[in-house]
Amino acid sequence: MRRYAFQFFHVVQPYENYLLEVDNPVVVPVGKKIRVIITANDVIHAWWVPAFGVKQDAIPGFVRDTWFKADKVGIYRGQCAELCGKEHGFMPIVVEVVEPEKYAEWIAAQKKKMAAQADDPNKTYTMDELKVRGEKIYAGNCQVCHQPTGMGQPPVFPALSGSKIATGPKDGHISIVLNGKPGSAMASFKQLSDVDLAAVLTYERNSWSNKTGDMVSPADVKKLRK
Ligand code: HEC
Ligand SMILES: [Cu+2]
Repeated sequence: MRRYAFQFFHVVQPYENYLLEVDNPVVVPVGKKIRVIITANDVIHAWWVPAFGVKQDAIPGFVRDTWFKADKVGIYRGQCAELCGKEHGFMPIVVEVVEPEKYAEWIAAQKKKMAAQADDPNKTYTMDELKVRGEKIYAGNCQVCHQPTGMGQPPVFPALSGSKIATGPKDGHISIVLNGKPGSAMASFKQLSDVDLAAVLTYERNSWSNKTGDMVSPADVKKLRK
C-alpha cells in the first residue's frame, strides 16, 4: 500500500479558475450569430472575451450592441476591460458554447425556473408591497437616466420628481413606460411583467416629492397592454 506524506494533499492543490467563476454564465448555441446588447447601471465597464474578438464598453445611460459567432463548443473566459473601481479585478465573464440540443435543454430549464418564480395572478398587492418591489425595479431599470433622487439629468433625462406625467392620470403614466416615447431615449419597458410595472409606477407616484397616495395595480397595466 502506498503512503502519502500529506493526508490532505488535495486541499492545497491550486484551483485552476480561482476567482474567475461566475454565478450565471452566458450560455449560447454553437455556430450561431449572437447579438449582445450592453449597458451598465453604475460606471463604465467593458464586456471583453478575447477568444471571440469582442470588446464592447458598457456605458450607463446608453445601449450598445456587438456580436460574435463561436465555432467550437467549450468554455470561454473574459473579464471587464474598463477600469471601473476597486473590484475591477473581480469581474469575470464566462461564456458556455453548447450544441443546439443542449441549448434547447438549457432554455427549457430556464423557462421552468422562471415559471416557478412567476407571480400568483390572483394575489392582491398592498401599496407597501408594490413600493418595496418598485424601488428595486427602479434601481435596475430606470435610475441610470432618471437618477436615484428622481431628479433626472435635465434637459436630457427629465425629472420624475414633480413630473406632471408621474403625478398625473394613471393611464398616461402607464402608457409612457409601457410603450416608451418614440424618437427619444425613453424605451418601451413592456418586457417587464404587469406586477413589476405596477410596482415601479406606484413607486414613482409616491417617492421623492411625489405624493399621489394612489397605486397602479397589475390589472391597470394589463388593460393598457396592446
Ligand atoms: C436610457 C434612459 C432612460 C431610461 C433607462 C428610462 N427613461 Fe424614462 N425617460 C427618458 C427620457 C429621455 C424621457 C423623456 C422623453 C420625452 O418626452 O422626450 C423619459 C420620460 C419618462 C417619463 C415621463 C416624464 C415626464 O414628465 O415627461 C416617465 C414617467 C418615465 N420616463 C419613466 C421611466 C421608468 C419607469 C423607467 C424604468 C422602468 C424609465 N423611465 C427608464 C429616459 C429614460
Ligand atoms: Cu472593470
